[in-house]
Amino acid sequence: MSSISTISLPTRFSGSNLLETSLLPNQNSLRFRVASFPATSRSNVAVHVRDNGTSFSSAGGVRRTRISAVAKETGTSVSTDSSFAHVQQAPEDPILGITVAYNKDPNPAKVNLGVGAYRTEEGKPLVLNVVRKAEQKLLADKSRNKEYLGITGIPDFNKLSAQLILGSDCLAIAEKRVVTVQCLSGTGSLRVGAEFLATHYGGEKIIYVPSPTWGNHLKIFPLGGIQTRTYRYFDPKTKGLDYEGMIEDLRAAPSGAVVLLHACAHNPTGVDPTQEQWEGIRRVIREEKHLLPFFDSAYQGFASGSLDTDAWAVRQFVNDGGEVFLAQSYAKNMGLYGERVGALSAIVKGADVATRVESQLKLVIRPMYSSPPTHGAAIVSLILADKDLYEEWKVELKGMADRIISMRHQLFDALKERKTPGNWDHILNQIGMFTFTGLNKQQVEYMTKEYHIYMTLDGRISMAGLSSRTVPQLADAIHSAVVNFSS
Ligand code: KET
Repeated sequence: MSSISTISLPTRFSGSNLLETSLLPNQNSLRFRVASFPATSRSNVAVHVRDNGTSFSSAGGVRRTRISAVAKETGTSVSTDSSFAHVQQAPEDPILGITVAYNKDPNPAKVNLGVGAYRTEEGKPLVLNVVRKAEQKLLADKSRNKEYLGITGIPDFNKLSAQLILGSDCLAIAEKRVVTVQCLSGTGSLRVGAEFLATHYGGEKIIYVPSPTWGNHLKIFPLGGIQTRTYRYFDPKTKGLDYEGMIEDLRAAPSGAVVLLHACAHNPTGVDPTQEQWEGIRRVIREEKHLLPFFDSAYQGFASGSLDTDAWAVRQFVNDGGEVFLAQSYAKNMGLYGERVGALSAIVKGADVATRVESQLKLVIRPMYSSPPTHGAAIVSLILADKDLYEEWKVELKGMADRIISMRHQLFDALKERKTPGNWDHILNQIGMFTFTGLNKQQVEYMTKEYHIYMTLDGRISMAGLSSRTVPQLADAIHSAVVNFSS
């Protein structure tokens, strides 16, 4: 008799449906739990498999016949010797998992408003014209090769990225107090920053992140060695900023802790502080608590349509002379999602410190992925360095931002037309890629089931995924969800 280590289940029992598998202590049976078992409610099922999987029995309230049906459908693929039998089925990512579910839906009317990725009016992904032009230039340049980049990437890319967000007249750049390293988009930049801080930061190794925040922050920092705590940010009552709560929580943070700030277009809420509020936040961070600001800039140009306006808050913190960490992403503003282009900057006090910090960042990167990829950063470098391409990019970027803003108006008007209960002003007031609707999990699940609209369970809608064609469908879905289920 051999012991069981894995069992394959039909599709409807896999993925998020399969909650748990575990070996029972005698190693001769495998327990699995599924979220929904046909014709039964949530059940604990022990499946006993003997030898090559021909015999089944069950415990936990599910009939033997049903287990047999499962066995038949699967062809009972049972491995008996894996060292990974204890590995549990992980849940899908709360954001990227929405696309997985969307792809499985055969309904032609389906709409994906989950992931923050820009779509055209026709609902198609967009490659910017300026990116195509830069790619053609790269292709035509026979002097280019595929050699490894240095550990910190393309030097021009780093210089131009720092100028883009800090401004070309930035004093810290002139004083050589800025070190920038090319990383794997925004996520990779945050992760490298986290690991560097975990090893080298002289202050409190805790990062305060807004509540709520982009979900991945809560995973990136602890895995990089920095524990997270939250500060109040969003007020569900006003669907705006809880400024008092935020200030109170930052004041209560241990002196010298790190604080994560969304540079603009806060994800998921679409709520940013006003300039006056930013000034209040800056004073607490700088003068009262000596916290280290770590900016996550994933949407420069997407919020207002202007690269400079969206960099305003970051520049206040750099221009006051204090130290700043900063992660930049070109996923959204240049549409380079899958190229994984981004940068981490450390703005520190003293050119000598900057040099030493750079040397240590290399020690973080080298064993992690050795050096970054070439293609995307070469595109960005060309666009940022060439005046014509740069101007063209700004026009295209503004075009994307404007289309998102026009979607806000269309959705707002459509809900008004339907006399949907509730106040929907926040659709117009929030900025950037997302609207944080206030819809709850039950309402979202209903909209997905009945209207094939896919969005994250926290009620976030990617406005960039919406088009004039799909606005009525979304408005119908929201209307029906609000009327049928109270918030
Ligand atoms: N920071 C924020 C605030 C953010 O919203 C994202 C992506 C990233 C960083 C990372 O992007 P990168 O592709 O690594 O440069 N957010 C969207 C996509 C995702 O979840 O990965 C989203 O929220 O839908």
